[in-house]
Formats: sequence, C-alpha cells, structure tokens
Amino acid sequence: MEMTFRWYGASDPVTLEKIRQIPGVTGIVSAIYDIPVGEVWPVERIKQLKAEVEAAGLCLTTIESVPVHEDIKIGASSRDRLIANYAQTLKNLGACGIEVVCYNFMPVFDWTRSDLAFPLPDGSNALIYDQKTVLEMNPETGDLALPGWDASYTKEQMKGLLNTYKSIDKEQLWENLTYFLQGIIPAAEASGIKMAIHPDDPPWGIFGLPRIISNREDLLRLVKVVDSPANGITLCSGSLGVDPANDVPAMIREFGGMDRIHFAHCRNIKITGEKCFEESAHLSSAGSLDMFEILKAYHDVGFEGPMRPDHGRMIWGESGKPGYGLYDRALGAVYLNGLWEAICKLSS
Ligand code: DNO
Repeated sequence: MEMTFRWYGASDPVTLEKIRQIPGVTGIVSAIYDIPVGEVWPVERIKQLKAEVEAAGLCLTTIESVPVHEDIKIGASSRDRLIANYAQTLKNLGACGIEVVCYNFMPVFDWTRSDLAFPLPDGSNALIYDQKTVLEMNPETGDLALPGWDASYTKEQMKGLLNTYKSIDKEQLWENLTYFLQGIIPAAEASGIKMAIHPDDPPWGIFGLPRIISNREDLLRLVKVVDSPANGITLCSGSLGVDPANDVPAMIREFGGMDRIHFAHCRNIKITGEKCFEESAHLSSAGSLDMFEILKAYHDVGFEGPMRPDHGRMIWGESGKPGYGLYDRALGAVYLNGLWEAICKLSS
C-alpha cells in the first residue's frame, strides 16, 4: 500500500512542503485543473506537474480525476471525438509514468452534501448530508455550488442538461458507460494505466438523476462489462459506507481478490438517520465504519495500490477547501498508517 494525499495544485493552501512532513505519506494524487473537460492533456503539462511533485520529494502515480465529458454520459453524437481525446490523454499519462486514473460517471453532479461546515459538538466543522435538505434544493437555479461540481455551466446550460437526463434511465446510462469503457480500456491497457471508477456519492439518486455505481451488484457489473484488469474501481469507504446495506470490508475482499481495486479512498462516516450522515474523523470509534476491518481486508487481499485519507473535518481553526484541509486529513493518514503497521506486524 502506498499512502497518498490529494493536492489541488499550485493554488492549494495545503502545499506540497506541508504534505511532505506528514509521516508515511509518499505519494500525491492530483490533476491538471485548467484544461477544459474533453480536451487532451498534453505531455508537457503532465511532465510539469510530475516534476513539481518530485521536486518536493514526493511521487505522482495517480491522477484524480480525468473528468468524463457530459456528452459521453448522455451519449451525444460528439462522444466519439471526446472518447478519442480521453484515450489520447491516457496514452500521454502512461507515457509519463502515471499508473492509476480515477474518474466517475455520476450525471452532472459529483459528490453532494447539504452543509459544508456543520458544527460538531467538539467545535470542529464537518460536511454533512441530510436527505430532507437535499430534497428541498433546486439545482436548476444555478445557485448551488459544491466543491466537486463543474462550475462552468450557465443557468441555461444546466437547465438543458438536466432536461436531457429526463430521457436517460439507468439502463441507458449503463449503455453509455459501456460504450465509453469499450473505447478507452484498450488505450489504458496499452499505456499501463489502471482505470478506477469512483462510486456514486452518496450511493443513491439525487435530483432525479440516474446513478449506477452504488453497490456490490453495480461494481460486479462494471468489472464484467469490459473484463480487463485495467477496468477497475476506486473503493471509497465513505461513499459506499453510508448505505448500511453495503458491507465495505466484504466488497474489498471480493473486488480486491479479483485485483480490481486500483485506488483506496479511506474515510469514516457517521450514519445519523435514513439517508443522513456526517463525515466524522477517520477513527473507527468516531463513526459507523470499522476502519480496522477495512484495512485488514485490504491487507488480506494483498493490496499494493495507492490509498488516501479522504475528506477531513476542519479543526484547529483551519479554513480552506471543504473536506480538503491539512490537519484532519493528516491525522487520518497517520491513523491509517498506524492500523496498517499493526496489521502487517500481527500477521507476519
Ligand atoms: C470527493 C472525491 C470525488 C472524486 C471524483 C472522481 O471528494 O472523492 O470528487 O474525486 O468523484 O472523479
């Protein structure tokens, strides 16, 4: 297992120099953020990013994410050109030594929360999701903005896009995902890249949009639909784990056993009601997930890929990108590394 940390590039207040000082963190997970979705990432830009990370004494082996253009998700006629661009980006990344590429296939909106700074009793702030509040949100107004969302749509474009999705059901979205994978997996294989789809966050439909990567059956269908070792998963404990029907350690054993987990997102969450949760500290006792069992499952399947602490709370007065401050994620990394060391020693 390689412990990594997500870094948002030169504008991230959490600098590479700070990340370098977190014990046991050796890798950076990042992306090129100023290239419009759908365009090819040039080799020169990838090399620059890699050099910047390496100059700080860290490695860059994982990209999170190369975003998938909505035209691919809706199956528009422009998709062949966009899929060819995506495949070219994978070739360029592979040529620069990148090994894992994370992406998602969630229509329009990436991860969604109802409050980005909910005060917890200990004085920290956390991201939370409350179903009632989300049901009252209207994405068509264009007033909503969450950190994972593409902010480049105008109000009219957003309305149009949401309208288009009215005629796309889950099966159609599966067809479009399959078409995409058939187009890009050969390029991934040829370039030594492992694709790692991120599950839906939360793992249920929001705003009437279809979502198809939410549970074990979905993941099983995903790995079979294009049966290649390059077609894998980002196993995100926090995304899948908010649905009590998802047994996260069992999923790690099953898909890790097939060697299809290429990236591990490790985060704890506290289920506070039906379709309601808080993002807790990483520690098992702080939330609803047993992080020991999760890491044990990774250990038992011989997981060797990148892992990262996921969202953190805002603690010690820190402010910054919601979910992506330094302190609580650093505590998470050290805690996960501690569990890992103990598990390795106890089983040797
Ligand atoms: C949330 C992240 C996601 C993830 C994308 C992958 O914090 O885990 O935004 O990066 O879904 O494309």
